[in-house]
Amino acid sequence: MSKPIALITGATSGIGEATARILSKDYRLIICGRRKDRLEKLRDELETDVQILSFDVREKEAVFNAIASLADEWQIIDTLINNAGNAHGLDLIQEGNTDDWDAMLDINVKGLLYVSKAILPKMVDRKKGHIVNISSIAGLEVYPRGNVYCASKHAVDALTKGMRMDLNEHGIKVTSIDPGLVETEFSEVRFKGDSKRAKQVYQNYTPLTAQDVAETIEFVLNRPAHVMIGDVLILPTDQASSTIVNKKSK
Ligand code: NDP
Ligand code: 8X3
Repeated sequence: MSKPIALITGATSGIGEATARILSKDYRLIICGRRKDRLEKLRDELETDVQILSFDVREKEAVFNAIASLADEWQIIDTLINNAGNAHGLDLIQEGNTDDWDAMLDINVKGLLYVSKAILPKMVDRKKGHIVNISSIAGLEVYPRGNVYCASKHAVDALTKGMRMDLNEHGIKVTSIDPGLVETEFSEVRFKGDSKRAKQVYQNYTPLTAQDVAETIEFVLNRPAHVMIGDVLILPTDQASSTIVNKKSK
């Protein structure tokens, strides 16, 4: 029997890339992101069948066209990992940059919706599927200067719960993964390429790695058919909340 198919958004770095590597053992993969060169390199490294879809999740038509461009057999997607997303800026609300606000809401919320909308009908027809939304501790708590990023991840939390309700009668699993601090390109993006500032976020304690989160996703996907993990908060041992991190540990 051929391997099931997982589609991963944001597979060009961080959590998405690590998830693609882990799932490549058991899945055929559709890997997505804007940076096509990285997708091609990853495809060449993975020992499974891989399709590449390069699109910006903000562009509704591009999302639907990309999914529709898949050959029929690749349209039967068993698992959707809604991972693409980032924070843009860490400003006080009164000083916030409206382009940053648009990016976070358009990518983290509307992008997740567009990709889900493109894939869900076939899951509903088959009465089978698993959606894993990568939210954040920022979807459960608000921290100073987190304002719009936290709002976007609170929206992801609400959408996860709403999806679970609406898809209940169709047997589709919906899981939220809520990581704390994970060392990826996340802070590089948040601080617009200021590598020094980005590095400081992960200094003097031990943050999570993308691999830690990917292993959690793998665990969630490997539960028996009758078990749905609803929500997983995964933190570094050094982190107690969004604002409490033991920076004396290293
Ligand atoms: P990275 O910056 O390493 O990865 C982000 C991924 O999202 C990239 O593959 C990027 O691909 C993709 N992406 C960003 N914008 C778009 C877009 N407009 N269209 C398509 N793809 C896009 O960060 P992480 O791996 O850390 O982040 C992954 C998810 O985890 C995000 O949703 C983030 O909010 C969440 N998260 C991260 C935490 C952390 O501390 N790192 C903690 C909690 C949650 P490309 O640029 O090639 O398009
Ligand atoms: C990413 C973690 O604490 O920077 O979602 O918001 S945090």
